[in-house]
Amino acid sequence: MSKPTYYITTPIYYSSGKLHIGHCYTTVICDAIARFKRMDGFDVFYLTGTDEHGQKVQQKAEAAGVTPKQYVDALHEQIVNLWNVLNISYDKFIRTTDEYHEKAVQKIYEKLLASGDIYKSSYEGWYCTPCESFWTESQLVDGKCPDCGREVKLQKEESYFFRLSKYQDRLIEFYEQNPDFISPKSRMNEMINNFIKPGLKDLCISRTTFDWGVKLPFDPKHVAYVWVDALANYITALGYLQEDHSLYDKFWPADLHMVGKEIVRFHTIIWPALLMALGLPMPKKVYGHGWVLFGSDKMSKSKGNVVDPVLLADRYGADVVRYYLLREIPFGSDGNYTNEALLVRTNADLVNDLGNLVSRTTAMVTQYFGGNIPRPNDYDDRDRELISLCEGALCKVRADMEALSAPDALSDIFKIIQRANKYIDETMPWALNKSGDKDRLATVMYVLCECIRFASTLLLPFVPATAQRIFAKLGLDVPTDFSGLARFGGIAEGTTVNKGDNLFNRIDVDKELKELDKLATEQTEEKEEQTEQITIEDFAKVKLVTAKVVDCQKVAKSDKLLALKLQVGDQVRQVVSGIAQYYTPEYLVGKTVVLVANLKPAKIRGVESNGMILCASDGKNVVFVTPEKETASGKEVR
Ligand code: ME8
Repeated sequence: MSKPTYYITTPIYYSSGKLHIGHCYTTVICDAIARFKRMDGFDVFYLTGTDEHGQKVQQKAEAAGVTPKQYVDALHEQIVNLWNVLNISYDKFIRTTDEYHEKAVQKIYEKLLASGDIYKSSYEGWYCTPCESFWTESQLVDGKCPDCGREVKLQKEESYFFRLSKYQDRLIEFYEQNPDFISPKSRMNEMINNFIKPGLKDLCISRTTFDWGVKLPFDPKHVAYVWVDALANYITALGYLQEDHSLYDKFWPADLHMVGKEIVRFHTIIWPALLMALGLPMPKKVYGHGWVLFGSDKMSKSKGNVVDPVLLADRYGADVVRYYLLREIPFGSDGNYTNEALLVRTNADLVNDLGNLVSRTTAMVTQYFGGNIPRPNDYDDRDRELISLCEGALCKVRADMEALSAPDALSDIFKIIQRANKYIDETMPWALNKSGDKDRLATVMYVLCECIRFASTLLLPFVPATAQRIFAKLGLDVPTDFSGLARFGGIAEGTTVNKGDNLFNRIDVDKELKELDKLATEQTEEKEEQTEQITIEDFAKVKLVTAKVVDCQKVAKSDKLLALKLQVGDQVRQVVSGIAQYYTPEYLVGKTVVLVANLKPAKIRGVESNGMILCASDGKNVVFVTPEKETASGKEVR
């Protein structure tokens, strides 16, 4: 009989920067789920990859003086290396620059055009380059991108549109019929209330302002919108619209798209609508997990709070990082990362509970039975308590994983480990040895070894390298499924243990914290040194001049924008600035400001803006820059 299939995906990662420990969260969770399902009898396909197109990549490559392809090749290598370090067992790694993917995306666009789901028009909206997302004015938060809080630009261009609005009712109907499609439940309400109910607008799905993307076959000056290109990976990786589509036939629809909460919108609105337009089945579930926070911020490269997972894995082992992410971050909500919590958690669970149980047990089997696991005699009530804990564990852990809760699964597995440690204290094998009660001592040793076998079989999906080492210590083959958990008593008499090194060494938390701080500072300093430098000629391209505010008005229907009339020498020009929340128009009139005079004119909210005034911001407040002494307007600032 063929096995049931299970198709699980991570998002494909932006190859525009180094990945941090927050990114590892999605991949590590999916890895634990994929490994669990494989052992639980499923034919699993675990997909991950890199999202390599888009304006951001093109800009970064230009700044680095390399081609976009060279740029993404280097980052792709780093990402693959990170997944190797963390022991990620993906079945396929897709790159959106892979030729088969690009061709399939082109075919998808052709199909959508043929079905009338795409039309040509022009687009004006606020674009956030880092997030590759268009926003309407009302979606902006304080005039900035609602996802990442960064500056957005008003852009207008000829574009192709996808008739997303057409799918509004079908989407709602689909959610109603599939209440578990979006998990956790709170995210479903968020999607319906924040995005669907206000009304879906057609989606701009092509760009002409840059060319690092999949060219539209019917209009090659357009490239595909990166999100359509990226979302399509989930089917192109399986061979959709390709000669060999056997994987697609076997694995689609996906059982689980695991994504961070900020991209649930793309996966639960745009992606299902695209699939509806293509006439394809819907994925079964999209799970929007929370963020790994650092302080109260989402870890982000630009915020300088990045924790380097490679450094942590090199220092403590991949399983320490995996265990922490799987155990400590409450699934579905945000969780805080601190070095201290990582180290304390490692000492408590991996060193004390797991490490001690394995080293005490293997040491005692070595000391009392020459390293050969003895045959048990009659079990007493205490033994039976442990036996039933072990025999009931798979069922509990399976239910936890069904709910996708790795923290609960690990907590249930550790119940065996903790109970077994207590069992050592209660049965006092050293006293049994002293009193010569070898029969009872043999039973106690056997029960302990079996508990370790049960726990480490269940730990294989979560901390695979550690669990494998435990099997080596017990002298057992590493199981590939859970069949050995059906019955307590699977270890054959005489199996030879090998105590070897400790699984984990106790961490001196204070000392390590200082060490990690030092390493982080060194990394930051290195990064600062690497900050991109510009030449004096680059700087000379920016024309900065003093200007006097002669008039200032609020921009109609905007609580953020002011329109300032600036005297620059003998000219007056208008500049729109997003400082209405920080200054009143009256206060500004008469002040001298510094103007970027050669900025390309733009229309902001329909108001002509010729330049930009310089302001300083600490993230909360904004203050404009002004000369230290009274200076005439139109003077060059150097
Ligand atoms: O979003 N905590 O890629 P990405 C938890 N290319 N998860 C985090 C995190 C944090 N601090 N920071 C990032 C993209 N992630 C798109 C996806 S899919 C068709 C296209 C998670 O590299 C994030 O939530 O920005 C996402 O699930 C994954 O890392 C990749 O993010």
